[in-house]
Amino acid sequence: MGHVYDDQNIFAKILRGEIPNATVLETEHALAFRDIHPQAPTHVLVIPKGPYVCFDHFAQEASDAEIVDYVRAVGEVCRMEGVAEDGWRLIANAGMNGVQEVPHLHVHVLAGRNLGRMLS
Ligand code: IU
Repeated sequence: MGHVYDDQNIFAKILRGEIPNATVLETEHALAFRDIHPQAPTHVLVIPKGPYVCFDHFAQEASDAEIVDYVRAVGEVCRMEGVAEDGWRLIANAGMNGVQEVPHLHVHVLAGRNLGRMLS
């Protein structure tokens, strides 16, 4: 499947500084910021700075340095938010069936309450 990146998506605008965001962490290849409609006391979105639509696109086309930096950024957000002990959930929606609204890869970091079972 080909991935066509739309550079007018809202997270591209955030990365270009055209729209403000509540930054939690910025690294060389990643940005983490608070979701504007938080679903839990901690709801942070972690995005790579590169133009990747979804996880698969990122995994195929990002450099090793980008991937390492991004994965470490997700872990660091969990530590910074102080949720490592009580637990957290990562979600990365993709495409139509995944009901992805913003076509720039983002991992949701959710924590701070019992998130219930998602899969049974
Ligand atoms: P999704 O995985 O693509 O469905 O999630 C998109 C998320 O981006 C969703 O939780 C929104 O609340 C969030 N969001 C945001 O934080 N800032 C924005 O300007 C917009 C969406 I539009």
